[in-house]
Amino acid sequence: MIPVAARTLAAGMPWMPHTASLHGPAIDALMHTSLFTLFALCVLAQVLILAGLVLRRENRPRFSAAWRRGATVAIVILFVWMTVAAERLWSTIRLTRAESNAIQVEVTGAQFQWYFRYPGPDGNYGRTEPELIDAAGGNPLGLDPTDPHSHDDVVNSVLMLPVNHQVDLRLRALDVIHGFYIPAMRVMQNATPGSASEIHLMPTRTGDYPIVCSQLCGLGHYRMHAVLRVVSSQEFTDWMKQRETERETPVAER
Ligand SMILES: [Cu+2]
Repeated sequence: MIPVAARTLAAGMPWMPHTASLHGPAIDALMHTSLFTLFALCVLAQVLILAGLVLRRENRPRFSAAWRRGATVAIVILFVWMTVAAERLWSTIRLTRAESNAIQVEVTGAQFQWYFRYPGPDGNYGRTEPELIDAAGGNPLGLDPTDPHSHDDVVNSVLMLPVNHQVDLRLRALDVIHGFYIPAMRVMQNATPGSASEIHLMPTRTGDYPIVCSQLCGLGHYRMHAVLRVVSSQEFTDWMKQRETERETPVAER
């Protein structure tokens, strides 16, 4: 009953953008169920406090010991249910493995920019070396040109993804902790230097969606934006082919 009411009300809620990922509606339903339940309990508590303040002693509502015990047990059950429901949802979203044909993208956070790397037709990311990092020279991730796997890697500042296709993202950071946050996809995950975190998602609607950094990562944090562009499968294939061609053509001939 409560989830149905929460979902109905949530449809017109202005505080979050419309969800555009497969797991988004489940997160929204849980969040709204929890919010509305706690809001109702908060209102009830305020009414009882107010009644205690304004009513004469003999007119105040009286609750037997059994009633008070029952209310405490009900609240404990409610909180346990909320915790279990949240953990179950988190584990179904985060602990299941990505499909084997999921599109691989490496997301790198650096002060104050997001970079997205696709492994190319060989399916392997090329080696990167910190001393080769040269953002002004067109090598922001430090790709090692002597590694054959790096020759077909595509690095982009816009995250291009095909609609209705699972995507496996590998997050890392070059300098400090950044927060990879796509509100419309209901995705938020820290990118931490020295370790890689994996998340997967499936966009369900085409369009442009903002990507922001949710960790205060330095003076330029406010301008650490990027765009997620969800396109049709055909558009994605065409774009990838075009980037691969650009990669193979010497700069002078483009
Ligand atoms: Cu950041």
